[in-house]
Amino acid sequence: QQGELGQLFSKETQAIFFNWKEKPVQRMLDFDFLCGRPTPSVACIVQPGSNGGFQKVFFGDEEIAIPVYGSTTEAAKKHPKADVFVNYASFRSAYESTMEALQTATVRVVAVIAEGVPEKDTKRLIAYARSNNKVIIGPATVGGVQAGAFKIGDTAGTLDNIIACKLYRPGSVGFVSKSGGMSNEMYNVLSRATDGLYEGIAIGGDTFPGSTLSDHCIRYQHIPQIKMIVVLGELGGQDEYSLVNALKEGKVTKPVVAWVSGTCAKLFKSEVQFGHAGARSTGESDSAQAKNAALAAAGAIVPDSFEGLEGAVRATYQKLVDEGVLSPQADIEVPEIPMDLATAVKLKKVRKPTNVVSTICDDRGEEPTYFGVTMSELIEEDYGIGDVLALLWFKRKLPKYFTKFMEMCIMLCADHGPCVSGAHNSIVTSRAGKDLVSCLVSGLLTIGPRFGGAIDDAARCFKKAVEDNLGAAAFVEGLKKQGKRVPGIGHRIKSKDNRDKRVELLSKYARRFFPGTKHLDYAISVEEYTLQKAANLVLNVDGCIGALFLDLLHSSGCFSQREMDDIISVGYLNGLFVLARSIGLIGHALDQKRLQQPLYRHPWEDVLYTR
Ligand code: Q5B
Repeated sequence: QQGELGQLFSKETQAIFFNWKEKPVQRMLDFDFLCGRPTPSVACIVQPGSNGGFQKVFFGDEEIAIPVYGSTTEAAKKHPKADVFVNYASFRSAYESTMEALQTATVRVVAVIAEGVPEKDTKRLIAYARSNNKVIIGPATVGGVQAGAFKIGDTAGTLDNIIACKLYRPGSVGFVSKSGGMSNEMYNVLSRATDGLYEGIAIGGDTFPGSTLSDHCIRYQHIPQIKMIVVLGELGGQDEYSLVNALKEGKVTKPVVAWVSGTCAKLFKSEVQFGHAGARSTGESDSAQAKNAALAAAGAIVPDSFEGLEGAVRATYQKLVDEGVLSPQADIEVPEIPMDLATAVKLKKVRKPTNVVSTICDDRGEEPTYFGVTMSELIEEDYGIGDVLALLWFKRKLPKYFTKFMEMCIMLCADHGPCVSGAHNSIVTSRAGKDLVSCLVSGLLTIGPRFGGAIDDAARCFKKAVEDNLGAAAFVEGLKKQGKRVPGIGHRIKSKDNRDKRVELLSKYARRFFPGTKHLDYAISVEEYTLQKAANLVLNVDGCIGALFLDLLHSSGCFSQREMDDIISVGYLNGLFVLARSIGLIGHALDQKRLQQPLYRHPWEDVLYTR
């Protein structure tokens, strides 16, 4: 039956590729381009469970989109001319997907790449294929190739190998083997010893291949372009004997050069299992020696050893040329396929300026590093969040009192109740049914010059005032003249008689552990002045952190003047409040969801409606 099918592929053949794998698809398309195919050999991809879309690949130097379908039925309906099914399913799902493909009217040939498909499943597939005049290549195969026309998946390996083996144009040899790896080797041999390959199939190394060595040899007999056949069998199984019979019965009359590998098995005292599931000799008749002898007796040209195979192929080819049976195929010029950028960079063939520069975390090695410190070190050496901030934000290790201070800021600013601007927004957003990130972001967006985001401005103002040696009164009045409020001063509920505990705790810690507190002292002198104006014009938590951070930068000796100026002008310090308050905002958002609170609507009586 296989013989009746004759040609499996042509330059127009298109495949349905099952189970998206970028590399084999790209290799098929690169082969197409080398062969000068007008259309890509992959018509579409089936990705079970997908809702459609496409995958981007290159066809020569052009980027194209190959459609993706969720089922074979849909793919076949949209691409009725695609009659080859390249099945990259795992051994677990290969049976189901192969059977579905075989049952698809438009599919003629199915290549099953998976290794380890249960034999009982393969037998059912074979039975179905034979009674429905379809061809299975595999399982456990790399596939096959028709030179200059169509290639399955990874067959023939790299582009360099394909070019070296001249697979971009048809030769005169039909080749069939069990092993995919050995077929690569043989394509090389054929390119040296003959005018090259016409078609090559690796039937796969399982005990029950979907199509056999003789199936393909009989097919090759019917393909006029094929003038000689090369067969590479292996020990185990009886497949080679069907070729012996085909030769004896005159079903194959073209010259056949054959070798069955595994002759070394006899050197072992016990039974040997070679790489393939089927490569195991269990008796005399399935030994490599017996099969080689039977093939030779049936008329195949069988060398004495594998080393003699190339010579036998060359001699057979030359005889056909001398007899005028074979006119060597002329060579053609191969188009050059542009190298992928990633490959070119790796080979140092091109240089490309980077688009991004980053100093935060290097994730290219075995484990990510924060400013050179590995994640393992962070855990093993008991680093805290403050140490991580030191590494990621300030690009250095900082003393314990410094990192502890940052941790205190995060702990003390994590939340300040449900009534503050940020928490209110997160609560309202959560009650509107939005997701956690939206709730968090809606709260974070309220952080600014009036709420929580005054730390950087406070630090800028106190820094300038201290540098300029400005008295508190001149400082406050100067800002007033410009129509500005003093950042870091004032609070909605805290006052002279209701001090902010956070400010007290941070100040106490700083006085105990910081080498100097001149900016805090200055901020307090400003507070003394503003408190004369109103009781709520206290040094607030933003102002306190701003002043104390200036003290840390100056007194720790860890930063140059330039670095300190940069930190203050770039504005690092609001980041501490943002980081801290995220903890509270997430808490509020989750709280509302846990309590199943309904949509919030502000009461009318709380709004002054006016014109
Ligand atoms: N006046 C914070 O104002 C607030 C003045 C001032 C000179 C000032 C105000 C302010 C600077 C920004 C700042 C951080 C808007 C605050 C935080 C985190 C939080 C929040 C929480 C948490 C409060 C009354 C009179 C007016 C004003 C004058 C006010 N502030 N003068 N410099 N700084 N501060 N923000 O109470 O003559 O009557 O016109 O902008 O540092 O956000 O817990 O809630 O953890 O979540 O609304 O702690 O101080 O005062 O606007 O009614 O003004 O005082 O010019 O004078 P109030 P207003 P006059 S900490």
